[in-house]
Amino acid sequence: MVQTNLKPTIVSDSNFDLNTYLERKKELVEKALDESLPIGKPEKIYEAMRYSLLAGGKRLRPILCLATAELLGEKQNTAMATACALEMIHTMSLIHDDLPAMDNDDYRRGKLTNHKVYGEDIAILAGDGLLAYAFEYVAENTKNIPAERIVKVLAILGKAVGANGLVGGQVMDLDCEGKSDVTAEILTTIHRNKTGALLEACVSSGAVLAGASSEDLSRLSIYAQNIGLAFQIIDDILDVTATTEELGKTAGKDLSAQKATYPKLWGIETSQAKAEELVKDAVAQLAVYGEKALPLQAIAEYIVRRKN
Ligand code: GRG
Repeated sequence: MVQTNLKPTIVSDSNFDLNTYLERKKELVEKALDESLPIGKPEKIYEAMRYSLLAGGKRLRPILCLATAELLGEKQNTAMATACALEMIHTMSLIHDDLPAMDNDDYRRGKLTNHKVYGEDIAILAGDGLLAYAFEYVAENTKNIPAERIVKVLAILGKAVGANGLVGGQVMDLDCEGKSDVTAEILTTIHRNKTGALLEACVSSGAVLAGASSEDLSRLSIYAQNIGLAFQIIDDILDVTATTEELGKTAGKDLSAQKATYPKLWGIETSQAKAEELVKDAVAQLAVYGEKALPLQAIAEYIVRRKN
């Protein structure tokens, strides 16, 4: 059971500082993740699951879920189980993405990838274990929320993971490797699924937990879809502009794997401008919430100026 006793964050124009906000939220999420997955038996698989789950990272997905739930008046501890589950799903997707059969990477989050430490067989199973546990964890640990909202959250997670989300996006991405005729439309479809679907699930699950109206859900979904695509455009830019040390994973990988990317299609400057435009549209969706939406606004703006 996740224990977090902090009051919802109160923000105002004068005192909101994104770095402090992200640091505090990250600290809470790290603690909750650590408590969410104690070592069980067989120890080897729990160690492999914990190795990647607790390897750091920005924790953007759980923070988005918590920030959205708080925006709509929910306490962050009731959303923490879902926030942890989102990070479990994200982590499992990174473990599988790094496998030799997929992107074949040796480093992730500044550490050796899961299969480099535990072998491919255990890495596949660690990903599977995290995926299954994410759903169990939401169902068992979401307290003081009506059951129908929890069922909706489970459906949101399942949809984001499956063939219409991460899995489908990854299949299309693999299919496009080495092809020179990938259009912006195809690339956008890939990334709306591979990256955007989970980011949207973070926002919509936080909203559903808080009992969002259909108007809230639709404007927050638009916010999330826009930041999701912006996030991937910046990811593509960083792959060519940042170092391996800055990224914590091999830089220049898209080029060597002959991946279609936004900088390849549009150049770096236009890609950056398009990401900024998407963030502007995302932020416009938040206007009705006033300064309560400062965290979501600041997160959106951070996405286009992040360095890793
Ligand atoms: C979900 C069943 C299932 C299988 C996985 C491998 C796969 C199918 C999908 C790939 C998904 C993937 C790795 C998308 C890339 C998303 C992305 C931009 C990741 C980097 O996210 P950051 O920068 O990383 O937030 P940190 O380390 O900060 O969390």
